[in-house]
Formats: sequence, structure tokens, C-alpha cells
Amino acid sequence: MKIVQVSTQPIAGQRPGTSGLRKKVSVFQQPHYLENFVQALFESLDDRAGQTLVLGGDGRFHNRAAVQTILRMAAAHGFAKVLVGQGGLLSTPAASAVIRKRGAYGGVVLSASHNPGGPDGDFGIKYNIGNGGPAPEKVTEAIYAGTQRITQYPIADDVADIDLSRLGEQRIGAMVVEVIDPVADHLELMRGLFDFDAMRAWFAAGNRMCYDAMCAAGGPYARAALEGALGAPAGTVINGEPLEDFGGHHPDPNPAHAEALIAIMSAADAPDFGAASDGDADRNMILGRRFVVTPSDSLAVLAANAGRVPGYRDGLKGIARSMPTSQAADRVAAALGIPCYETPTGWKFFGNLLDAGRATLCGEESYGTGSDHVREKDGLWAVLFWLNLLAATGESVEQIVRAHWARFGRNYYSRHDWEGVPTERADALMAALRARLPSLAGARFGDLLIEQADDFAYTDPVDGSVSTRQGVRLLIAGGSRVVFRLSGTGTEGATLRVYLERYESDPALHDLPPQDALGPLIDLAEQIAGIRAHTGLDAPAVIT
Ligand code: VG1
Ligand code: CO
Repeated sequence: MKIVQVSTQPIAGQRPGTSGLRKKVSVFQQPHYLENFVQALFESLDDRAGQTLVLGGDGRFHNRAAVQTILRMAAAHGFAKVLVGQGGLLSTPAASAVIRKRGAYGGVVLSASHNPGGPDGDFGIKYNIGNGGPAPEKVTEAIYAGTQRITQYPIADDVADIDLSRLGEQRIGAMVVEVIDPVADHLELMRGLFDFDAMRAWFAAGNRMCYDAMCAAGGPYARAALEGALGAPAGTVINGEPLEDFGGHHPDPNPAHAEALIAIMSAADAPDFGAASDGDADRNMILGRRFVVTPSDSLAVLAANAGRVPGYRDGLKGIARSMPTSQAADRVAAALGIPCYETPTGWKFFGNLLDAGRATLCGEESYGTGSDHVREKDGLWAVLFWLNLLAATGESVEQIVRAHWARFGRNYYSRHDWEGVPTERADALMAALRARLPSLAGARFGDLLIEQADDFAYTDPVDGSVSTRQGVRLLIAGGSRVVFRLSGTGTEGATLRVYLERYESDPALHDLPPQDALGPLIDLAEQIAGIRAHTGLDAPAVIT
């Protein structure tokens, strides 16, 4: 193996966002773009020589080429071994599981998650540390700093591509590349948590399910678990073949982007249970027959029913949710007598709580749910958790959720995404909102009294690190909230996310259409933030 030093120079804009560095594929294809970032990453890992890395991605366009480049750079940096998913594929939760099980130093996940793929779509890269979770901010900031002072990077020059289809060991110089089954370790973990016999019996009794893998990384995992281990009929998983462009779709499991599944679950002969996962299979959407489960409710329902599932029978240590996620989980935590933590958006903020044994379940309003079994959100895990509940109770999805509302009350919830806003306009909106904050506390708008208005800041209770400016909150008397923040995962312009929540204890009022129930809050958000005037848009692009 010959190592060459390639001269390069810093490229602007390589700061990781909510979940890694995401850019258009064409940006990643520019000379040195990927290499510079990987160099800054490897350089930040002081004791990398002789270590084992995990590598894989969601299978989108550019995944395989990027895998080969990263392998050649890893060899030049003296890593002893890299575990790569077959075909370059590893879902985000599977990468987390493999890092933990194999005791790897860390892992590189190539994903832009729910963003569209293909030559004109997006690409992404993120680094996960030895606990299997996304690198915390101090690591991503060190990587970013490295990208700003880079002058050269080493790479193995005269080596053939690794055959990613062949399981087993190959070599680049002294470095071993082991191509692994991307599904096995994760499936084994699932078997240890859930009652596979009960779920198998549920299918054997004729209950039906539809899992939409959205032509993304989740397909092989869902097929192995549902159609393989659980004996569900072939065809239970649809769009199960990962495609480089996700079949032209947006692999984002929400009612707006998973239209085909919504249609199947709305039909007269709809299956009993519907689910979908995103590009890298860490998100999940849960559906009953003609019934949609809000992700925030899903977290609360899983927490309230955890005792019915083998892996959580001994109880939960705590629950953690991102700040914009509804407070439904807080009510469950209070009933269980366990803490509920509120963190900024992004899974990296859950890592310390999970490592310290303070939280067992975590969730985000953006269709992300997970637990301490890995350090990422996990789509298939959430789906199996629900399936285990259906099998254990014999109830339907709708019955379980309605019973939950009857006991805890309903947190009506919606997120409005205003997409494609010019960055300056979005920044101006947020700046104006922040400037108004001092005058909003105590202000009354019709029936709504704003009790507190602030910009969310988080102090990590484990390591004391502080993250500021994590979203503007209007906390309203009675538990309602409006939250504003800008997305940190997009690649074009800005996306304004407006999060709306209203608590309703009266069971007679648990059947309102959410947009109606939240109407006064939607009006309040417009009145205070001037969304239409600032963005120049008439309506949100996506409502979930
Ligand atoms: C979004 C979601 C956030 C999630 C993140 C990564 O971030 O809101 O909850 O953790 O995506 O998810 P943002 O900054 O765009 O709001 V994934 O499945 O795209 O890696
Ligand atoms: Co994802």
C-alpha cells in the first residue's frame, strides 16, 4: 500500500448540523469535499491508530463511492480494522448496535436521513462515538475547526476497491476490512427485547400489517424481522428494496410523504397495523386502521405500557424528550414517579442521559423513538414495541391510544414546516421574535395568556455543557405551547418549524380534528411571528 499526501485547502460551510454534515450530492462530489471532512474527523481522534471503526450508510446515491474513499483514508490513518455493512449499507440504529456490540472505537454513518436522494438529491456524513451515539457538540465543533485549517490529507493510493458484496475479511495494506451482514447484530438485539413468540402468534392468527420501507435502508431489517423471524406473509413489507434515489420519493415517514401507506391504511380492508421508516431507518410512523398516531403520543404510550414488554418489564429509569415534543410523556413520567428530561432537538443530547442510566426511553416529535438498547433512535424497534403491545393486549392501535387519552388526557399536537424560506428572511423572523420576547411574558391574546416566553437553553445534567438558542418558546396558561425554531438538517434555504401543542383533559373533547383544536394557537403564532409577511409564503409546505 502506498500512502500519498494530497494537498488541499479549507472549504467553507463544513459545520455539522442537527445530525451530521448534509449537502447536495454535487457538493460532496467536488474535489476534496468528503476527504477534507473525513481528515478533520480522523485527526480529531487522538488515539485512532490500531482502533476499529464501523462504516455504512443508508444506501443513497454516492454511498458506495464514499465508502471506498473513507476506507482508503482509514488505512492511511492506521486504523486496524473497519467493519462495513454488506453493500455499504447500515441503518443508523444498526450502526449504533454494531459499534456497541463489537466494542468499536466509533463509526461513520453516511446518511442524509429523510432528505431526498439521487444525483440531484442530498448526501450526508455523521460520526458516532464509542457509545454508539451521535458525536456531541464538542466533538463536532472540533471537526469543524479542523476543516477550517486543513492543508493536506493522507490516502492509500494504489489499492483496488473493496468488494462490498462479499462477506468476510479483505485488506487494504495492514488494515482489515470486514464486510458484515448489516442486519444480524440488530436483529439479535431485538430478539432480546421483545416477545417474538407472541408477535409470531399475532401474525399466525391472521392479523395483518403493512410496513412501508420507502425504498430506503429499513427494508432489509423489516423483512428479516417481520417476514423472516415473525412469519408475516411475504408482501407485508412494501418498498423493501433500498434504492439509490428512494424511488424518487422523500423517505420521510409522515402522513404527507407516506401517501401510499396512508391510502392502504384508510381503505375498507385496511390491515390492522401500519408503519413506515425513513431513509436511514431511525424514524418511525405508527398507524392503526384508519388511525394515525402522533409521534409524541407514541412515546407516551410506549412509556405507559413498557411493563408489557419483556425488555422493559423491570421499569423505566426515566424518559427524555426533545423540547418541541409534546408533554404527553411528562404526564406518564409523573404517574410512574420517574424523571422526565427536556433536551434540545437532535438525538446527540440523549446520549449522556442514557449512558448515565437516567433515562430508558427517548423520543422526538419528528417520528423518532428509541431506548437505551442503542444510542440512536430506532424505527424498527418502535414498530416491534407497538407490535408487541398489540400481541400482548389483543387490542387495536386505536383502542390503545384512546385508552391512553382517557387516562392521561390528550395533548393535541401539530408541526407546521415553512420550507424554502430565504435564509435572511428566516433569520430576520427569528431575530424579531427574540427581540419581542421580553414583552410577551404576561401578555394576553384573546383567551390565551402567555406565562413565559424564552429562548430554550439546556444544561446537560451529566457533563454540565450548555447549549443556548435552541428554540423560541411561548408557554401558555393551561399547558399549551407554541415553539419556533429553524431546521438544522436542510440543504436549501431555511425551514421554519412551528410546533403547536394544547392539552385537553376532557374525554368529550378528545375527537377534534387537530388543526381545529389548535386553531387559536396557529393564529397566535402568525400574529406574534408575522410568518407570512416575513417568509412571503401563504401556507406551510408540510403539516404533520
Ligand atoms: C430534524 C428533526 C429532529 C431530528 C433530526 C435528525 O432536525 O426535527 O428531531 O433529530 O431531523 O433526524 P431539524 O434540525 O431539521 O429540525 V434524521 O432521522 O433526519 O437523522
Ligand atoms: Co433518519
